[in-house]
Amino acid sequence: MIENTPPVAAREHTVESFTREFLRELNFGQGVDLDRASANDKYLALSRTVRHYLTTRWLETLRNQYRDQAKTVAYLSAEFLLGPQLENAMLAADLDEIANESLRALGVDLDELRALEIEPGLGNGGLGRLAACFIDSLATLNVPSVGYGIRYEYGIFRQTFEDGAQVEKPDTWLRLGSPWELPHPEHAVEVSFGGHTVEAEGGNDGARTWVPDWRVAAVPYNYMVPGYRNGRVNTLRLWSARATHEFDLQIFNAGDYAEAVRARTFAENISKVLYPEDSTPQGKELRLQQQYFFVAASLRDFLETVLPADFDLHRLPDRITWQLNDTHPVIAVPELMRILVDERGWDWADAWAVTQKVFAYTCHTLLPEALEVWSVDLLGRLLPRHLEIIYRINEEFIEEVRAAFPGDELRVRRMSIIAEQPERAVRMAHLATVAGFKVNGVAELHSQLLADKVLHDFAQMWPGKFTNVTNGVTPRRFVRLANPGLSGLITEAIGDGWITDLEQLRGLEPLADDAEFRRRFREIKAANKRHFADVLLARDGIEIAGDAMVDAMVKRLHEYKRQSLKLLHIVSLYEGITSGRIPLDAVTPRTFVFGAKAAPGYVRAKETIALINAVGATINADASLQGRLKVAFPANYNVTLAEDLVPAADLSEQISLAGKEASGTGNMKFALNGALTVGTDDGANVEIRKLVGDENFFLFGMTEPEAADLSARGYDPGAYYESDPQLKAALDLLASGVFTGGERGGAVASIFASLTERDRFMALADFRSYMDAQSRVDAAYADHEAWSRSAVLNVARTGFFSSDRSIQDYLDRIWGARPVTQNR
Ligand code: NBX
Repeated sequence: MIENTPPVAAREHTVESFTREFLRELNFGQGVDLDRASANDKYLALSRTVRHYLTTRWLETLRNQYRDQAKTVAYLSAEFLLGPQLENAMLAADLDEIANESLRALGVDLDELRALEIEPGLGNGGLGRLAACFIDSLATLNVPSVGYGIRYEYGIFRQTFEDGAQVEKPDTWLRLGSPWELPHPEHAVEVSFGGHTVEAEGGNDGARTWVPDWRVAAVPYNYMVPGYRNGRVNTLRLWSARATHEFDLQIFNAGDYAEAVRARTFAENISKVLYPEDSTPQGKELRLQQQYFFVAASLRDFLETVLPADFDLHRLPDRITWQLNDTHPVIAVPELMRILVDERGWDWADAWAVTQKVFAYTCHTLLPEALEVWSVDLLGRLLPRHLEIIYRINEEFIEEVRAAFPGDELRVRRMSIIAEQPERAVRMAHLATVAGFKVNGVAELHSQLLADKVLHDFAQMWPGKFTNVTNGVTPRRFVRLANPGLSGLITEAIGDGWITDLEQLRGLEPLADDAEFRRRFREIKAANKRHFADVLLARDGIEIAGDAMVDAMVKRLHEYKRQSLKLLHIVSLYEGITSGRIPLDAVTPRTFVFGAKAAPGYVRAKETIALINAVGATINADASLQGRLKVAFPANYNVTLAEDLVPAADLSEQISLAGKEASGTGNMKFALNGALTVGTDDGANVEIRKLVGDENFFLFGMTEPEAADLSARGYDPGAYYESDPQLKAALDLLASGVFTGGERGGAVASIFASLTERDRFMALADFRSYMDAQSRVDAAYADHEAWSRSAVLNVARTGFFSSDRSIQDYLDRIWGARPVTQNR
């Protein structure tokens, strides 16, 4: 990095200089005058202006990082669900007030520009959003770190509804240009695929030579990751695939020009689209290409450009931890072995000793079907050398198991990295666990179940390897930015230290008993609801009452999360009212808000969406309800919408079957914004309830041991259906076709059967307890003072769920890296 004075004098923070920069960007960047500028011109100019202020700090951070050579964390993740960038960058750079003032004076409407931003949806859900929160906290905590991932040209699909059914549209997030990325084609690295291996010449133990048969170039796109007002700007490096010159040569030589151009497209397909499946890996070749593509580029980048040329790789464990965000980047393990043994000429044992000290693995699931496996056939074809390396790792590992548990061949088969059934395949979670020096789950219960069940054999062999880091969310985006009203109130009460030290929210506890504080808290919640109502109307044409209880269930659509149980609650209320069992004036006015995307190939999930929309349409159109119940299912729930919904919610639905949701992070966002939770004893709900207290949380349902026990004994949904008249009535009403224009087949029949015949997630077993919990919700909500006291206590007691705390735990329990303070 060249030591020079940064081109933009970014240090003076005045309205005048900001205005100058903005107009300069408009004129010279966009080539327009303010009078003639489109909103998009202004958005781009504003974004670049803000970016300039951060650039100086960014270069400084990079210079310091290179100079200090401090231990670095590389967060390897196939997904970063970033959300909108502009506001967050302005906040971090402390430019929000200056920008506001400057734009106001110019007559530019900041809200209009903000609304133009298209969020980079480079993730499916919780796992990808967690990665985005973590890089925010890494920067804010001054940890030398870099995020590595893929710059998908199309992110998670844009969901639309046609006649209530989900229809996926491509997410063209780059169509208006992305001012937040800086491409560096000159730093492209090559990534190889296919071919075969031959004997190596070096003579070191374990070496072979890989003769690949095709290559692509990986072009880095850098994104700034600003810490909150601490002068640090870290880097997120996302890789984009481009055809190499090899392809050009083919084109030049090929008789079939068109065919040759198609070969280019083949290479560039690698970073074309994010796979929209979560929790159900599809085993598609292109997905493995994506994984190896970004991992190989990232390792090379770190080893060849971040480290000095003369760095002794034996010291690698002092310089880096590669944190594996689930198994998607695990192919990094054989890749590092290949580099050390085949390229650098190390003996196998030396290479393995280093490799075992630089990777740590975070698991995000408990569902067996979500554990990634790659068929040996496919892996061997795409990455023949890596498969050989995996085989040798496995051979030595199996020796170790045999030595530790002599005669226990069943155990050996269970633990092997290679599965034999139903086909020979590599179990990526086993590879990650064998190679990683630490393995962590994402909430206490999850980590315990990992060690007791999913990876039990491994935990017996290496108990010290297993640890927990409970997830967290960034308070900058999900409180400070999303909820300016509440943020102001908190800051007025306890100062603004909470933004980077969220445990300070404890200081609000006494104010839960202060009637005036509660009144103001309620006022803010009410204003947030009105704002959310405005957003829904403008965004989706959905009309909701500004003052009803906002009851929110937002998360990917999956059977284990049990959106259908929520639906049964709604149908049961409707059945009760229409049959006269429940007097209308006894019904708490509620708006049920759903947000959920289904994986395009997940039929049952799509049927559930169609059914929620059908029930919603019927209820919303029924005048006899006098608007007391309303179902709002805005399409395409994303980070942008979350930032408007979360501050408006009264009730947070976290109703997965106990033992299935690894953690959840939406649950944390809602609690921090003063929603109460109705939830099972699952994932991080357990920790939320412990912190806020039983009296401020609506617990229901089986515990994990109870659920496991029932499942083992044999769950009989029919018995619940027959013995609970209210449940029967709700299910029968659903099956009758009243919600689907008389249609009793299709989604109706399918969901009915899935709930009443064989449901792995045992929704009916928790129905009674869920309905009782909802009655307690209604009773509690009727007492506004008591409810807002609970809501304030939820805010005050959930500071633990800051991703800053998660990152501190990773530092203490896993990384052994230290924050490095910048000169400010
Ligand atoms: O990770 C989620 C868990 O389900 C949540 O409980 C947890 O809070 C969150 C963060 O730890 N897992 C998740 O989001 N998985 C995926 O998105 C996923 C994506 C692709 C894939 C498999 C899983 N092939």
